[in-house]
Order: sequence, then structure tokens, then C-alpha cells
Amino acid sequence: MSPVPTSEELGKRRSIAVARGVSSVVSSYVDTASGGGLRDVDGREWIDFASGIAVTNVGNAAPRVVEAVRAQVERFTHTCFMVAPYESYVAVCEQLIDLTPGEFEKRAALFNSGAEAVENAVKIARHATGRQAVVAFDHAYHGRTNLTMAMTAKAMPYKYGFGPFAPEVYRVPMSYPLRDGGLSGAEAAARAIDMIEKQIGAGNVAAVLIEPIQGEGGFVVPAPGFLPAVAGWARGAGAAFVADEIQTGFCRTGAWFASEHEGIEPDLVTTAKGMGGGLPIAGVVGRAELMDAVHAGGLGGTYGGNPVACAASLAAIETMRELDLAGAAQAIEARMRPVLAGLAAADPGIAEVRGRGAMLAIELVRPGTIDPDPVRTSAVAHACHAAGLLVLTCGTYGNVLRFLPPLVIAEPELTRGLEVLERALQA
Ligand code: PLZ
Repeated sequence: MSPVPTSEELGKRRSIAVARGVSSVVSSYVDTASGGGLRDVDGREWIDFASGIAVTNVGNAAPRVVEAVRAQVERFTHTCFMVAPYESYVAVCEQLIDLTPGEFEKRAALFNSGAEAVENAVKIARHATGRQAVVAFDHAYHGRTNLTMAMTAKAMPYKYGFGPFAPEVYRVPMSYPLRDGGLSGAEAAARAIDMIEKQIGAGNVAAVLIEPIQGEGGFVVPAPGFLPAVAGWARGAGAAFVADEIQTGFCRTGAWFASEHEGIEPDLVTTAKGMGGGLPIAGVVGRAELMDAVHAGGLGGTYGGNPVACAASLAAIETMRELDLAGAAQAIEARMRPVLAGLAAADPGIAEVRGRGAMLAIELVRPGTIDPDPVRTSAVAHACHAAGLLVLTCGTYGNVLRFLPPLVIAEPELTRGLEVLERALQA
């Protein structure tokens, strides 16, 4: 073996050490990564259109994040906020309160992963309302823990064989303009609400939980008016309206939170991914009367809001403010969308270009139909990988190519990435 193991050598070690259930999009192993790119252990450069699944919004190893983490590990690494508290946890909660939509009084709590945040949002909503039912939507993705698997829509690979799932989770139709016959937002909301009222009963609903733009489910942007109508219904029914902004949050869509695009003020917001600048941290933030309904000691966990992760989060948020990364996401959309639209116009296999900010996607179909084309989608993704562009697929039907560049990506890398994509689509 060479002194620095190659990806091939690491792949062999992996096959006898790492469980098969954990898979990777590419077989190259990372050596270093920065703003908009990665370098693998074989010395190959990659353009990053994935951001570790919408995490490194501020770029990989962002200077402020590195500095804050270094300073924090030297002071102390862990005390457990439930044992001996520290300022940075409070400061991250203050930021969540300040940045999320809604001027009402709020509280926040910190966790380690998106799934854990969603679990806790459900705990809080149930405790505060004294009700049990949780409403989730078609194509939803909320995590891989038992409760969040129940809330996630797609069986393969997330749920298959892992049941039984948590009870009292109900699924209703999403607004998916390409695939619901073009229902308006109001019509799609009426369809979902009717199902909730008939099949669950308004008075049983603790929480209606939705991604304002769906992530793993296919970057589905609901028709305008859908989210406000659903949120308004939840308010009227005394249920908590929860926005899962784990993938859409922290400047990704060109605003601090995607809820802002539709003018909605969720009762609770779940956050993770971009909030930590690459370190694991998550949060639930929302109405004080809901959050504080839970008895003292009812929320927590050993590592939730770990001081190193809090330091990284504060540095990431500061970077987002200083570099105006919401503006950067808008600029990425302004650069990418016309190119993607041009590709779609010339290619009958691209049914739609959609998304917001630096959360954009194309949905691939068989020409002349809306039948999903997952085979071509995977072939295009592989062609991109072979040419050094890290892209991801998503969607219930596996036929969506999604683009999530770091918001600090440089113009030449963005341009080269788009060129690789264009060649991969033409091949
Ligand atoms: N809610 C909206 O996007 C995580 C998962 C990838 P965790 N999405 C990427 C995979 O295959 O596991 C996600 C999300 C939304 C919740 C989650 C869950 O966040 O930090 O992965 O638990």
C-alpha cells in the first residue's frame, strides 16, 4: 500500500469494515475540500454541486468556522448543556429566534441531527396540544429514525423492511404542479385539508409538518398559495404548523428560510444542515407558548448543542450575514436557471426546471410524456461524476437531478459545472 491510501484501497477496506447498508454516491475518497470544490485522495479535483446534501452553504472548511472551532476545542469540548451550560448554546437559540419568520415571542432548543429536530418538534406539538395525530405529505422526507421514517414517504431505500413504524402519522397529497394536473395552490390545499378533516378529524391533529420546498422527494415547489392555505387551516384547527426547513434553511433558497417566499410564519421550524457550517447541530424554534408547554427536563440529549457545534454555527451564521449568502443564492439562481431552461428547451426529456436560489433541479421524463426516467437520470449523474462534477439525484421516482452548490462557489467553478452537466445530458 502507498503511504496515502488510494480510493481503490480504501474501497477494499471499506467492503470488509463498513456495513453495506451505508452507501456513498461516489467511490472516490475525500482528501481536502474548500469553497466550491473537493480534492480526492487520488489527486483528482471535483466541482461540488452537492454541499454534503445542502450543509456546507458557507463552503467547506470555511475560514471563520475553522477558526471558531479551533478556539472552542481549546477552551472546552463538552460539558453537556443539561449539566453545566455555556453561552454559545444560548447565542445560537437567540439567532434562531431572530432569523426565523414571525415577530411573536419564541423559544428554541438544540439537537444533533435533522431527524432529531423533527422528532422533538412532534414531541412539543403533541405535548402542547394534548393531541396525537401528525400530518405529513406525499414525497416528504423527514429522516431515518423510527418516527421520522413513518413521516418519510419513500419506501426504498429509507423504510423498506424497517417497520413497524410509529402510529398516528397520516399522509395527505402534496401540491406537485408537474404531476397533479396543475391544481392551483388553493385547490391542492383543499384536497389535502378535506382528507385531513374526513380521515383524521381536525380536533385530533397535533401538527401539520411540511418542507416548504421538498428535498429528497424531488425539489418539489408547491403551487403558490398552497403553503399559506395549509398553514391557515392548521391555525384555525388549533394544530401546530411546522415547517421542516432542514434542507431549505440558512440562505439556501435565497432567503434565510424558504417560508419567507410564501409569507408564512410557521408555529415551529426545524433546522439543521446549513446551520452548522459542516458540524452536526440542529434546532427547533417557534412560538413560546408551544415550546414552553413542555415540562422542565422533557427535552434534551447528551450532545444537543455541543459547544464545538455551537461555535461553528455562530461562525457560519456570521459568514452568511457578512457575505450576504442569501443574495449569493439568488445570484446562483440567476446564473444557473437560464442555462437549465435552455437545456430543457432543447431536450424533450427534461420536463421541468424548478427550485429556488441555490436549490435547483431538473426532472427527467420519457419524451412526450411525464413518465419518470430514472435510468437516464442515473446515467447523467454518473457521467457528471466521471467528469468530476459531484451532483445528486432525488425524487420519489429517482428521476430528478438536483444542484446544491455551496453558496460561496466561484463563478468559474459554477460555469465549468454547468458545462459538464450539459455534456453529460447530451451524451
Ligand atoms: N428533513 C427536509 O432534508 C435530511 C438525508 C439523506 P438528518 N436530508 C438528507 C439521507 O439519505 O439520509 C433531512 C431533510 C429534511 C429532515 C432530514 C433529516 O436530517 O440530519 O439526516 O437526520
